[in-house]
Amino acid sequence: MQTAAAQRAGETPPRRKKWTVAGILALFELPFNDLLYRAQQVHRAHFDANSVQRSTLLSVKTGGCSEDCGYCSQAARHHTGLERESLMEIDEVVAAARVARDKGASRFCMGAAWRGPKDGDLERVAAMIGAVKALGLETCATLGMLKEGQAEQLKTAGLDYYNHNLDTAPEFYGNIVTSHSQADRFDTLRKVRAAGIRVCCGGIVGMGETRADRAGLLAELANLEPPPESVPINNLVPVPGTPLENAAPIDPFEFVRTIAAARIAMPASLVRLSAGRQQMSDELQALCFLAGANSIFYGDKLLTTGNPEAGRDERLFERLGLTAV
Ligand code: SAM
Ligand code: DTB
Ligand code: SF4
Repeated sequence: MQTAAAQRAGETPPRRKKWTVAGILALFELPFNDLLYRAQQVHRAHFDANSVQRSTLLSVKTGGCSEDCGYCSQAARHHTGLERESLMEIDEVVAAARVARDKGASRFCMGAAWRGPKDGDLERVAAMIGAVKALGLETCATLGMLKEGQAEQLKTAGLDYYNHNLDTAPEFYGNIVTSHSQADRFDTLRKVRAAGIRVCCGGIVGMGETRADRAGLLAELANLEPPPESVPINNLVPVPGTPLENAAPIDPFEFVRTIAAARIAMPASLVRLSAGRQQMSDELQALCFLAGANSIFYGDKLLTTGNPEAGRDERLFERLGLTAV
């Protein structure tokens, strides 16, 4: 934020210090307790440490995607047995959003398995966004890469957040996706920002990347100007039929370290403990909250895979004294 004096003087604000990969790697290499202590200090300086935001996801268009993202159940070329579904009707989406709101979600995120939306489809999605917003929910959409003018259309419809992940470090990206480049993803992020929509952008760990790659992903995210308001950290859900079905799971403590490093590098962002929660114990999730995670996906399904049911999350929040915001 530019100071009033600087604004009057017509100065450009000082640029934030850039994070280096080495700087983030050094965080990962701290003793676990030191890393968590630092993350807690940063967390408490920026947020109420006991509040967790909850978003509910809905896949509004499922499967049959032209892209080849190696982790994804929805790529047409991966034989995952997933049933394709065309773009949902507005009424059905609104009904699901109402249920999510009544269960306590504050944001509703609509996902579509597209390389990017066609203009005709975008019109229906825009109507969905308006209708979901009218329920009093924050709106988020994840629709793939956007063309000129599409982000503005979404903004006009009432979209608060656009999710588009960098997924992994630039050096590792080509091992996971070949049908588009990470540069294409940066381009969509720029369009989203320029349209005045808040950015939700993160990645996945557990895809066979190195610790340096995890640090590289976080450095790219933290150096976005400004950093994403919301940073989903997904733990790979290995889906049978995808190239990553047999990826070796990462050490749970390494996952916690990733959350802590994200918290330190992006102090003012919501860090979202995202995919992979269903496979995590309550104790591991508690460590993630201690490391600075302060948002989750809430509801028994992510897009196509499972998520803890709301009751389990309610009990966990109660046991940990967490409040939903
Ligand atoms: N097609 C759009 C896109 O690619 O941006 C939106 C949907 S895509 C499924 C949203 C994000 O979900 C991906 O960028 C990825 O980070 C995450 N994701 C997808 N499949 C996953 C899996 N099996 N495990 C963990 N995260 C996953
Ligand atoms: C994000 O980073 N994670 C969410 C949301 N953004 C769209 C999606 C996770 C998907 C997990 C696999 C699935 O359910 O298909
Ligand atoms: Fe899956 Fe999105 Fe990649 Fe399509 S573009 S394969 S939906 S992650």
